Amino acid sequence: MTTSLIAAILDIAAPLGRKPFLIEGEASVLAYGDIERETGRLAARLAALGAAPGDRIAVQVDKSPSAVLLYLGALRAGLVFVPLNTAYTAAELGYFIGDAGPALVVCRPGDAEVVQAEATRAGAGGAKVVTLDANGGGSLLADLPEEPAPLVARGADDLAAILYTSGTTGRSKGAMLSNGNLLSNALALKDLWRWRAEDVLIHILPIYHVHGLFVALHGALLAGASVRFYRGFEAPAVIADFARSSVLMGVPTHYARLLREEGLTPGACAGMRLFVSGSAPLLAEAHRDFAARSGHMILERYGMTETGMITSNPYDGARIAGTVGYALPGVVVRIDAAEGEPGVLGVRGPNVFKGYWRNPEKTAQEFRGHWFITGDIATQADDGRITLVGRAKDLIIAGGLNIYPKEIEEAVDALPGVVESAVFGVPHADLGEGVVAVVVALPGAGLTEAAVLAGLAGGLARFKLPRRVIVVEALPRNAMGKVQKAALRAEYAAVFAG
Ligand code: MCA
Ligand code: AMP
Repeated sequence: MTTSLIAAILDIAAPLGRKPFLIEGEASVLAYGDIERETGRLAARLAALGAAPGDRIAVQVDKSPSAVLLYLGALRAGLVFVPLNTAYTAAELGYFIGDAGPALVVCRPGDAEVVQAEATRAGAGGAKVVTLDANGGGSLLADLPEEPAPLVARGADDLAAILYTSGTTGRSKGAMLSNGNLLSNALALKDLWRWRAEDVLIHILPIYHVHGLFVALHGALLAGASVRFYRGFEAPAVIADFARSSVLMGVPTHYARLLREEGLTPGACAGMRLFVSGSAPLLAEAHRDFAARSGHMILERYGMTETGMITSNPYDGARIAGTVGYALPGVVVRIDAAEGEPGVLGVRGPNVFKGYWRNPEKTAQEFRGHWFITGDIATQADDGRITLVGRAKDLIIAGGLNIYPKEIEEAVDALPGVVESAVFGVPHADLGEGVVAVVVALPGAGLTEAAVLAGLAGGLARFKLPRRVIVVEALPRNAMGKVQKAALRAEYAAVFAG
């Protein structure tokens, strides 16, 4: 039994010859039979650039077939892949590079100078910076050796990736994911969701997070299935592709946008076999509407960066709106509460990460023995079915991306004329939650919404920016002096209505 995901992928790919792995539009842009050679050449290039097994490779590049090959090539070379959201600003990037301490950074050509400067400033000046653009141009692929490098053997406990995720306090932490973590989760989902070689996945997710990089791509690769590869999300084009595809994975925002299209009909969806949603709560109403419009019950599943997928609604049994289903085979969940009561969900199993990179204190805080404490509040039915009912962590999820209020509050509070602020999420028809900042201004400072937004621009990634800033005289506090976010959420619940 292989312990490495890339070894399993290479075994599956080799005999498939010209079968398309990645398809863009009408063209097969990467055949299964080419994966062996192309990842081998990339691995040789990464080694020639000085990256040795166990080294980190930080990657902030646009979604492209070359970026997928880079991921697979890095695994083949035994490197630890550190994907970064393309929306991160230079300042945010500097932190990640400084923390990860990569041997190599791959970025977009236009960012190279800034990235090099940020790496040096963050004390990671030894990192070599190479470039890759969305068309496969840039210095990374300019000098590709002809001779493929052999596969570097990795054990189940060896790291395969570090994905950054924020906490309620402090800076982002790197979740260390091992080969065993990735492989066990991918194999469990392959069986559960009945992946097969005839499948055609519509891939609309970014490839810097667990959902698009691992759940979607690993599923297709382990089945030898084809992938319709989208650089972005266009609802009408995706609906047109349903006729020649079988699986879609998205966040609730994707489903909300599909529902706005007249072309979403049972006829258009007749050839599809599976629609999966996750990364954020899917409203029961959206689940119902989608069933009526498409003839398909969305399969909702639940996971985390630190754990991969934890629970899933069943493939054959009832897919119940508002629930996230049952623990995956091999994964065990528990709820810290009296039976039937809501409590914080703990998880253990081969999917649970190895801890936070260079942060044993934070790792210790988030585990109780072998149990990883998710911070999600859940209830469990007698048959084991899990329903998420809230979060013990102060977190906003907009369009499937996590935004940590504390990080935004610190940035707002540092602006001139600001006394203090409270940042929270309220319902948003497209994004699920929209970010609102309520700000207390210094008397006479003349602070405005526009001034706050202008002050934040450039420092924070744009998806984190508040979509409304409201200047007030004071924040509501309880008897202990704590800001009452629940009261604020209730007061501003309708700011995005209509
Ligand atoms: C884009 N914008 C956003 C978001 N995305 N604002 C808030 N939240 C967002 N998620 C802003 C941009 O900054 C920009 O603003 C404007 O919207 C348009 O940008 P564009 O790139 O055109 O956006 P889009 O194409 O409409 O993107 C929306 C999206 C995208 C398709 C829903 O956000 C997306 O792909 N989300 C999926 C994220 C994901 O993969 N999550 C999985 C995490 P401006 O004009 O001001 O610049 S993994 C995970 O959570 C766990 C493990 C799990 O369970 O899966
Ligand atoms: P991340 O840390 O970015 O991986 O985000 C993980 C968090 O996303 C989880 O802790 C949940 O709060 C949330 N999440 C993921 N899937 C779902 C889902 N199906 N329903 C509700 N929340 C979800």
